[in-house]
Amino acid sequence: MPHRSSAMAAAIVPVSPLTVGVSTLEDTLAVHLADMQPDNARALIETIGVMAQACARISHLASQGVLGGAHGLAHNHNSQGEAQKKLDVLADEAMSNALEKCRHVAGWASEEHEHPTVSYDHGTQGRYLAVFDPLDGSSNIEANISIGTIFSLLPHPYRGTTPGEMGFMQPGHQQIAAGYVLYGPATIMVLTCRRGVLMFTLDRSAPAAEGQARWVLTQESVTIAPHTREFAINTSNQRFWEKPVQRYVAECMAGESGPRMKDFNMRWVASMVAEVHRIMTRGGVFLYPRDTREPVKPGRLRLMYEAAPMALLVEQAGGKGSTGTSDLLDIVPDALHQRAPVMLGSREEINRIVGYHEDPNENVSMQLFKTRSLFVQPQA
Ligand code: FBP
Repeated sequence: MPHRSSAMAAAIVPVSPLTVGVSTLEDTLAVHLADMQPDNARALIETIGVMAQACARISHLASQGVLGGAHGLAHNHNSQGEAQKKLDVLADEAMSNALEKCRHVAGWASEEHEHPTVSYDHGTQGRYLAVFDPLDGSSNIEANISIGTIFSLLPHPYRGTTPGEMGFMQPGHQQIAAGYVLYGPATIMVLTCRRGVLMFTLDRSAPAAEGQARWVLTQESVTIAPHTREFAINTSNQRFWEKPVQRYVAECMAGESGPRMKDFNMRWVASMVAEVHRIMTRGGVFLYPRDTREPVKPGRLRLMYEAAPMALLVEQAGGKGSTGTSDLLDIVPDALHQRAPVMLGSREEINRIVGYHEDPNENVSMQLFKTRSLFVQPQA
């Protein structure tokens, strides 16, 4: 073997055995997880495959719209008192039925059910616990605006016995994998197995039999830009925000003539999956902070099947996930449907917002009453 000079060694860029636009989900994960113990890799690939097929089914249901009976209310409420939409229920059934058949899953928990479900056949030996929001952004269904599914895989902590609700109470940094599927003009799955972030697109050109949908790799090593000029927050809740968030948004709105000396753009789709996907695509921040509307509630979004999986994806893409005062992935849940303040996205921007939380009183009064600020002081 000829001796290779250090220059030659440095110049040889390892060629990915994957082909963007060609490699399927299964082929991609086989390469992506090659460093894993084969049994573990096979189990993870099969389990992600099962959820991907369920999401392909949900994509089909969503794309049928009113023709598929997927619009309107289901005339039930979930355990959090929210009116369920028909598509919430259909999506929940698609995910639950798929997981029931997966030999690696001991149990699963859904936004739509108060308590977790233990797998009838695999409750003791399954190695994973799945947690999911079957249909995110459900207020947008009838308006035909992008919606999604969010999922997370945790280790089954007590294999040999059934998990119980306590088995699910694990902080986000223990997730083995997390992902979301965006049902938009294209159906896209964004996935991490803690080795960076991959993007797949559902190939609609090849009509597939149930359970044979084809997901194609469309981006490897997804990375979020550290800086941004785009923020997403529901400004109609502004009067209820805490000072650090008031300050951050006021400074963005002040634009070039304000302390940030640059103009910002604002977006709000009211579908977290769509917001996070935009951030994965071009950077930005998504904020659903704590607010004073319901002081007992630490936020609107749920920790285990919204905030934690999205925080893992964002962090694996080089971004950051915070509550403002702590890392989202460090929170140890004590309830399945507990809520959390959510701040996700471009790392430097989230660090700035966290900085404002560490020093909430600094400068706030000044900023709010500067010209072009949101709160022009009423003339006497
Ligand atoms: P669902 O999972 O129940 O749809 O709720 C979550 C969500 O729709 C997020 O996707 C979105 O970011 C947020 O609520 C929108 O909240 P708001 O209606 O206050 O704008």
